[in-house]
Amino acid sequence: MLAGLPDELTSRRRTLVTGIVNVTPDSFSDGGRYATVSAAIDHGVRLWREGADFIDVGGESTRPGAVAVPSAEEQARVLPVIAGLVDAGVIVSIDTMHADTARAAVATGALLVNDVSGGLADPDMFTTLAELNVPCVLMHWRTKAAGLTHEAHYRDVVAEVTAELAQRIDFAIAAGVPRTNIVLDPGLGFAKEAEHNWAVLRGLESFMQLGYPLMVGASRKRFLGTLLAAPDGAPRLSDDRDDATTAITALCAMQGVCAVRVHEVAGSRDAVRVAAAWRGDGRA
Ligand code: PMM
Repeated sequence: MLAGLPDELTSRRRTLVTGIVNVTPDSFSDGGRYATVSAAIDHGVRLWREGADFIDVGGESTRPGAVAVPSAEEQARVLPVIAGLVDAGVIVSIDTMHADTARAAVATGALLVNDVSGGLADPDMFTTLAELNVPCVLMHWRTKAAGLTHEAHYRDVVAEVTAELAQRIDFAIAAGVPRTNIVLDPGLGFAKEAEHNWAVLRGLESFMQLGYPLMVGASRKRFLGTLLAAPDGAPRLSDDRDDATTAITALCAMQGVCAVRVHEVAGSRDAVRVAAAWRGDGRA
């Protein structure tokens, strides 16, 4: 599983914890907080020391209404951060929809590519991933950031997301991406309303039956704010959604999810160990 990663990572018989570093002025939960190179590196190193298995660095917000970032600007944001983290001994993945950013990030030392568009946003992504031969996360995605929920129409969200992921796999493999490099992600919150997100979480088994490791990114997402709304209906603020995120991590880990992507690492770090002990051996 996850060929191409250091043995120390692949040999862990538990769910991996991915710490998020968004080098963006406008991400929904941490936008602007780590917008300078040194703040982003410090934050990534802190998450790493807290027990993240790798750090996912992104330079383009996917929040509804976010402005698309040209790949040159994206690279100016992320490459110095990746370089600093790699220098500090951190395992890094790059969160990008741009093939040229994926290539530059891997040249700078990133070991994984996380494409929230599952290769849909950039026609060169799959051939680039084939050439780079690194593990890649293909997330379920239907549309550009401005309309994240615009295409949230499903008759059976689990069946449709499973079928659409299967199609992305076929295109990736046809372009030469090795099967052993592929990780899937059902894309919580991307073209999905709260009810779809819960259905997706109830249906994780269906995505896993496609035969690839699964990543889940629930961290601080809006559907948690809605779930935990105050009596007056005000959604719980994103910084106060970490305990709920940890709960989701524990439940994902119990189901054998390969990796969770989180803003706050410590809770999820403990949760995956609890789940591994509970299961007896961690992930099968
Ligand atoms: N969510 C966001 C960004 N990147 N990548 C993957 N693989 N899965 C996700 O669910 C995902 C992602 C949006 O959240 P953020 O703005 O907090 O990073």
